[in-house]
Amino acid sequence: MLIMISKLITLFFLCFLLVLCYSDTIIRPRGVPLSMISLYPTEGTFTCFDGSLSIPFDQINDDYCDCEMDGSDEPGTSACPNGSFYCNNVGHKSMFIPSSQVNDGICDCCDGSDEYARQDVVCGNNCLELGQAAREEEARKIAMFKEGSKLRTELCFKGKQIKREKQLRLLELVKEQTEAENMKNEKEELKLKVEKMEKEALDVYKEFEDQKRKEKEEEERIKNEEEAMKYFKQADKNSDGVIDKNEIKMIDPFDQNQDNIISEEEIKTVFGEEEKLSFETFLSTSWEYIKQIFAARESLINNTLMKLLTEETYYDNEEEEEQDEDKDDAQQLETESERDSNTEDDSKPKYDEETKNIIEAANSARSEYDNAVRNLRDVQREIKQIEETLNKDYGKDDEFAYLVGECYEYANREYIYKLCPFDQVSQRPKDGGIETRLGTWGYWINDKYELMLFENGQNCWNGPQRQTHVKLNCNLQTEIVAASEPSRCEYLLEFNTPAACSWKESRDTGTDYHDEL
Ligand code: MAN
Repeated sequence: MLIMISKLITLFFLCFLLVLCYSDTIIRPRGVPLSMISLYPTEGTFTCFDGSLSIPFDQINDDYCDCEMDGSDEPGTSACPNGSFYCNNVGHKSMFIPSSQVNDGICDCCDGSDEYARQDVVCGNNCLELGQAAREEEARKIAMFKEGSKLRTELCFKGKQIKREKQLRLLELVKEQTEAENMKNEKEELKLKVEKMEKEALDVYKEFEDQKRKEKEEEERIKNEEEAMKYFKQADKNSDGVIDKNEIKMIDPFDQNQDNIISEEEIKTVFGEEEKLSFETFLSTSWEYIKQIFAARESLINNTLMKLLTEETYYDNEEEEEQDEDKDDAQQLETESERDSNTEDDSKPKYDEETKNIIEAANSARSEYDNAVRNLRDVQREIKQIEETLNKDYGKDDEFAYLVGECYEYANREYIYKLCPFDQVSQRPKDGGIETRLGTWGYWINDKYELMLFENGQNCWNGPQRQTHVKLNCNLQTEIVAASEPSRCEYLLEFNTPAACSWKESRDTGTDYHDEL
């Protein structure tokens, strides 16, 4: 207590001396702050701040502008267009205003000191009220900063933990990658081995199958020739081993236009320039054609018969018909499945047990190899993702790392904006429609961690690629609070986060309140 009292007495004494001193020898020109008073000496001359001119003290604030460049000789009048007038604003923030605003009829300083010569203008002094409100606002901000920076400290901790976990996972994955590579190589080796066995086993069957196919083809060829010979002999009425033009007139299929006469023209299509057909020529030139004609006729007869039968049944009984149809369908299905199974039987060789086992082993080796490749790819993908995540800059103390993998939305009048920090920004119309990419994570604009850039978004119609700046504000909540498009296809999001609350920085840049005498 005693110490306090003695300090107060000393302070009072010093102030008294100061006031005494100043009142005796120092005159403070109007519009000049105390800190600059030494630049305006009462003795000798005043030199314009830019050094352009020296003038006697009584020309200071004489309403004539001597220092034309900086207006420093007229801080308290509006004589110089570029001078500055200092408002003391005791109780609130002191400040400079352009000296051209002095005595212009508008109260600019909250203490009213800028309108000292205007009788018609009465400026009150509301510095105390304004100062009080400003101090309260500042106190609120400071409290928020304090609270926010506590949260930020927690986020730094969380961020570091997230990164540590990712680093650990990365170590694990690198190990898993080696294992997965080994597994893939092992499975590949096994696959190659079993596939070799499979090929050997199937080659035996292939040879066998080829042989079987050839035999079948040969059988068919012989059967075809026999049929052709049978027909040829029937046509070769005089059995001289050739068919001549008279004999061909009996061969019905050559009556191409079905007028019951085989014309010279029709004969020519078969004989060409030849007079007679040997069996060999008949086989190679006419037999296929005759077979086709027979097949076409047979199918025509079958179709007509079928049609007649169907019509009869229809008039008999509709219900019966339905049943028949069902039966027919079933029969057809049966026949089809029979045919399928026959085809299957025909096309697929019947393997012995050992070959079947080898094929099965090869299939399973292939599938195990595929799984191993897939697994390796998954591990490598995750490694890449984690490395990319770890390579990003999450702030001085990793305070922004907690935003990784999170997304935030904000709706304005037209669009819903979505921000996934360190990933991408998008926009979609409120009334539905497709999403437009407004940029993917780019970088921090400066080292203060206040502004992010998301770049290389979707092309703007007839313009550049879209991009988005995200401005970070200190707040206790994490949320987007504003979204705008300051110029076409360039977007700005305002994003609140406690990670942007650095108490130390707020104090460094904060405004001091001082009441000047
Ligand atoms: C869309 C939106 C707008 C943008 C125009 C440009 O409508 O992405 O933000 O201004 O395209 O054509």
